[in-house]
Amino acid sequence: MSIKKQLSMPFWCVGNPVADPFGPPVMDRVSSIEVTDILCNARSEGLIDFTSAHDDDLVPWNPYEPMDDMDKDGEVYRTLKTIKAKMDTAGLKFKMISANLHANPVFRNGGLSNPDPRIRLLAAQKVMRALRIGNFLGAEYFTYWVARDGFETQFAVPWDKVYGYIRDGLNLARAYVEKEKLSIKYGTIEYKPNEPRGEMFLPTVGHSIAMIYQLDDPDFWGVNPEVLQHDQMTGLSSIGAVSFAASIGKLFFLHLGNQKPNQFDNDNPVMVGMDGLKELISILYVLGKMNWGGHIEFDNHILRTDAAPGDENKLSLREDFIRLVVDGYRSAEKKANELLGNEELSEMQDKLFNSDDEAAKLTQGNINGILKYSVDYNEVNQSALKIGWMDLAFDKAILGLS
Ligand code: XLS
Ligand code: MG
Repeated sequence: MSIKKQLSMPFWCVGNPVADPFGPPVMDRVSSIEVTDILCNARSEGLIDFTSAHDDDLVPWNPYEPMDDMDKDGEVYRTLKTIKAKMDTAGLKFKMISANLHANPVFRNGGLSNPDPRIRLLAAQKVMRALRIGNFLGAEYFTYWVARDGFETQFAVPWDKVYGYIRDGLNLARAYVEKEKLSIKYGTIEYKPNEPRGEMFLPTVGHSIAMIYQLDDPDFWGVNPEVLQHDQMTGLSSIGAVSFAASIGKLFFLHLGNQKPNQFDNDNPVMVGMDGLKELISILYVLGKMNWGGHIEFDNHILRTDAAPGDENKLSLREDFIRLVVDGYRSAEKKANELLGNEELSEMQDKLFNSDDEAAKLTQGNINGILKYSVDYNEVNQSALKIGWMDLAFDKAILGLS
């Protein structure tokens, strides 16, 4: 039992010039070609195998030219071709494409869920263009992040229709992949409780998976929780979300960063920040135990404190950021593997996860067996658990304490 993952670093994490709502970008901006070069270098250093992007991370969007990506003489096609050629040479693979429905002001009241059908049409055209771009680069996944599909004021939402709009948008994406025989094999929903909207229409793993089973092709869809950020922003636990999705085969991949619970979306580098060490290691431990076959993609950015303007910094600091994040991930993964191989800890768990064979058989729909089974209530009730000791043993193993 062990976990060892190939890693994906997306364009938007590297390109991020780290602005926040209170201040402009700290870093000089980089073009999508420069980001490609940084990612290809990271590939040749053996840090990553994959990358991903929103359409807008790669090429600009002109709403009056919704098919510009197909014009072989156009600037958009030329840029995509350059990016692909560089990635092919470096052996960097393209994992996921997402349609950016959050940045352009026209989507300020939502993309797929916008009450204005003309804006929903623009969103649909943009999603199809993003899918074609993803196909050009060989993407395996299409991700729908809920983005601006949300609200701040409860009377401004057509509640009887809004989830239908999202369903229509997702079904269209699925149908378009099939019709055009695109490279995309699966779609994912990336839920988030809030930010950029006050409230999002798909705030949790549960909302997303329920939505998936309302879609035309539920097998095509899964989730990509962003851990530790998107659950822990509102005090939920990432390990619960991840394990639930994995247990029903819907955990297609993870977005990874770090988060102090109940704060704004921190998007801290992996293992960097006030909290999160135990949470991340326990998630990797559990996924290792479950023999999870999905992949891991980072979603975080350089700390604003560690960013700096300047032409030389714009490349070197971004390269260093990738090294930091991969280092954080690999050390967490190493620790998870140490825990997986620790027999003392496994024995403590085995005692707790007591599975009496006879009793277990009875739970499999054996109504008469269950009715007749005699449990020694006093014995069960008077057995004290040792969860405190077990947890301390895990903490000591994680932190190297004795
Ligand atoms: C924002 C999301 C976003 C998605 C991709 O919080 O994490 O970056 O991962 O659209
Ligand atoms: Mg994300």
